[in-house]
Amino acid sequence: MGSLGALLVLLGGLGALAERCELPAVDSKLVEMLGQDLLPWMDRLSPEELNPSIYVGLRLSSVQAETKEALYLHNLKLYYQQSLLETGSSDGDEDSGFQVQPSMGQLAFYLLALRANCETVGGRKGDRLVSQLKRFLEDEKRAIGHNHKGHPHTSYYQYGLAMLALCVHQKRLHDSVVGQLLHAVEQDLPLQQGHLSVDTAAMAGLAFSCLKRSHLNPKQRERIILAIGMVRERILQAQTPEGHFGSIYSTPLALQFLMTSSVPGVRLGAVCHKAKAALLASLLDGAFPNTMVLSQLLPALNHKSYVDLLSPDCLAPRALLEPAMENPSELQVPEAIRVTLQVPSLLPPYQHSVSVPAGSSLEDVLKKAQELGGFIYETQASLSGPYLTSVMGKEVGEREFWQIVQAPDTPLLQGIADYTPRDGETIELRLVSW
Ligand code: B12
Repeated sequence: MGSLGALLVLLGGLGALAERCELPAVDSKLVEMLGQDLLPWMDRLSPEELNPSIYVGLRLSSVQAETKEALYLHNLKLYYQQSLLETGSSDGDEDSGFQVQPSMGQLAFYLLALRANCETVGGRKGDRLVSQLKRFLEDEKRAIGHNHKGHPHTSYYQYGLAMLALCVHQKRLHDSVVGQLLHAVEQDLPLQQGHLSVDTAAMAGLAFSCLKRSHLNPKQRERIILAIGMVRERILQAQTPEGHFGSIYSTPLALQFLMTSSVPGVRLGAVCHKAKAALLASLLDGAFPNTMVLSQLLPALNHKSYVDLLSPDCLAPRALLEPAMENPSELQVPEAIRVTLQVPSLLPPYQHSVSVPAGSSLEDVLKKAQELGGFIYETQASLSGPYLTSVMGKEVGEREFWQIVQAPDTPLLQGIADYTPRDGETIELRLVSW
């Protein structure tokens, strides 16, 4: 080959590199620290606290928790299999030992967890699981309707997640089920209160990437490829000047999706470098992701995505996590701060200033307000932590939620358990539709 030819090959190679979303290796100490944050959660084995996403996140990461992982998966199996048996036998029977049956998305994460352990679903139990998830999706398809005017009972995020989970197990879905998500993307899907939900788009993109690789719906192939491009375009447009896709907390899933595709003409390399730099800067700044987000970040830092569960590598070497050393904390009485809590939309409106120790979470503030009287709230356990479901006795209706807003008008990027208010801050709880 002449020198010009060699130059062209080299330039071609560099071009191809620039098109992939590749993150430069992340400091292994940082990954270890992030992994250590997950360890205490692996000791929480009660049904409300089990989270299959933690298991998936670790298995796709570069770190491992050795025997804890096997025990955790064992408990996931006990819980999810049992809950399925009860769904099958009692169908809403009062006797059910389960207060809340796993949602479509939770079952889907459980299927991902099985695949992360290189298991394929089969046999009676496995078939039941797959049928249940397919039934959920059929129900959602019907809820959206032929004319696409309706909404899924859960969300398009869970719709995409369920499709992805069945896809990594090579379980085929009817074209019409896939078509419903394709249509949503083609029509500029799931806007949440006027914003693109980057997580939702990324989850749909991951499901489509899996379908593209697995050839499960050949008749939809062209549409799937086009939809992947649309999702990519929208996620790239959502990149902030600092580099996040949407916010810090949606960047992990967005990166997972972007890593599944490479396209000529799109400089994914530079875009992803910038996102990684923004993520690292935020992490060093103390913006600690919660367990759920962390479990989506660890695979991305290891250059893996949920789509890799199509053919997982269960023998890949992973560094053993040691429990973090406890920092001997000096016994100091923290100073008190005041946080104002307001619920202006109810009659009579509530506004009260509460004193809590500095470093308290918003949940501590709510508890204190409730203790003081005149304020009541309720939460529901979820994979992301306690979800605020009722304020002053007002429960949310369909497609409503209690939004947490930093006054005057900044919706928080964290939930009540993770957010730490500052002295003098006002937090508004606002009932909104989504
Ligand atoms: C869909 C969704 C919503 C929907 C949920 C309603 C529904 N029927 O689905 C709506 C729009 C209402 C919503 C609200 C909020 N959300 Co939201 N949501 C999501 C999303 C896209 C998917 C959740 C999901 O289905 N998970 C899969 C299923 C299987 O898990 P699950 O635990 O069973 O799901 C339930 C919980 O996740 C819960 N939920 C949804 N959001 C949040 C947020 C928090 C903090 C908690 C504790 C629970 C929770 O609703 C789900 C359905 O019941 C995630 C994205 C993600 N990467 O996780 C963001 C996400 C979890 N939400 C987020 C946030 C910040 C919020 C709000 C706190 C925003 C606000 N300022 O008010 C509120 C919650 C306030 C409250 N009342 O406690 C962040 C959390 C970031 C973090 N640091 O933890 C995420 C990661 C989005 C992001 N990238 O920033 N959300």
